[in-house]
Amino acid sequence: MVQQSDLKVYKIILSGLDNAGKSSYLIAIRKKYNFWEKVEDLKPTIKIDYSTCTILRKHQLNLWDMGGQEKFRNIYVNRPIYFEDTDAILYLIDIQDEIRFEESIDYLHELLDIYRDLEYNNEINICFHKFDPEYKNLEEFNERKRMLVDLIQKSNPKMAFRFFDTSIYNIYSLTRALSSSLNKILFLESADNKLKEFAENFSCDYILLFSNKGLIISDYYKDVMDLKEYDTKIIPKLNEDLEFFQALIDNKVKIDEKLDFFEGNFTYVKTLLILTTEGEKKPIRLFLSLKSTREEGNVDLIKSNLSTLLEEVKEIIF
Ligand SMILES: Nc1nc2c(ncn2[C@@H]2O[C@H](COP(=O)(O)OP(=O)(O)O)[C@@H](O)[C@H]2O)c(=O)[nH]1
Ligand SMILES: [Mg+2]
Repeated sequence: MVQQSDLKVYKIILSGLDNAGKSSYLIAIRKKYNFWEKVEDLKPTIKIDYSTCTILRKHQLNLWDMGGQEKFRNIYVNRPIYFEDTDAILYLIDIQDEIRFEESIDYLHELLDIYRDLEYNNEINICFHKFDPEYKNLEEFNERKRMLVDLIQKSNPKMAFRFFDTSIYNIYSLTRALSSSLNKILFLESADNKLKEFAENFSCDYILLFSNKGLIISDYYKDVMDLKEYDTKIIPKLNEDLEFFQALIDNKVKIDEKLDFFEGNFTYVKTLLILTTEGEKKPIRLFLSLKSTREEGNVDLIKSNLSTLLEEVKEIIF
């Protein structure tokens, strides 16, 4: 058993203007991934909301909502202590609210000044939020995004950013953005190489490994995949898988694998169990999702090689 004291705690900051969608992001994540809500009284006048979740039994994620309401903004910005020891940052910009882009960029820059002083050197994750599925193909929205990316990069040449399109109507987009930071701070990147190797050996279009909470531990997508296919076929499928995993977590479904054939392909989702120590009673549960081609014997080959993959990933994670 991992003792309580072995838990490593990570501080993840969720920020952006008021109405950017931070609380909604948190609610969606909380419901799906068993984050628990907490409120801390930092000063009588200001309460900071944070949600916490334990992942893979040894990492505790604390997700802080640093609101962008004018009156609180000054409180945070003048007390950099709130931002100390940050492990990851998600900054939400409401892509639908063009009128407030300038204000949002100003607030981002106030935060970046603080982080520069604190010598923060991880990537900064910018979420173009409320990028709902119906806007994905609108040139106007993509143009707004290009303009913002350009502006942010040019104004902050020494900082590293990652950009995501997120929407509460696409739960996968939320987990994707959050997991991307996790992957980095939990040093899970080398698991990606194992998945890549596996995908190449068994002709997988994509393969993802989710934690017991539905956060992405590692993922691989064939690089020739076109973005349209990714948006229209893969994302809806992964959202469906996340629903399925949630049903498994809630014990609404008893099966532990699902195989679907279509045309020359198949998709496969499976629950994987990891025992971290000999004789441990409660294994850690992971979820796998992949798509591959129906070449002769491929389904059986994949199934029979999963345990090797799992062993390799286990070495990396634990
Ligand atoms: N269309 C759309 N609306 C959203 C999305 N996320 C949040 N909202 C809405 O935006 C408003 C502000 O959200 P809220 O989470 O309260 O923002 P906060 O002030 O940053 O915490 C609410 O009406 C939400 O329903 C999204 O992804 N798409
Ligand atoms: Mg809020």
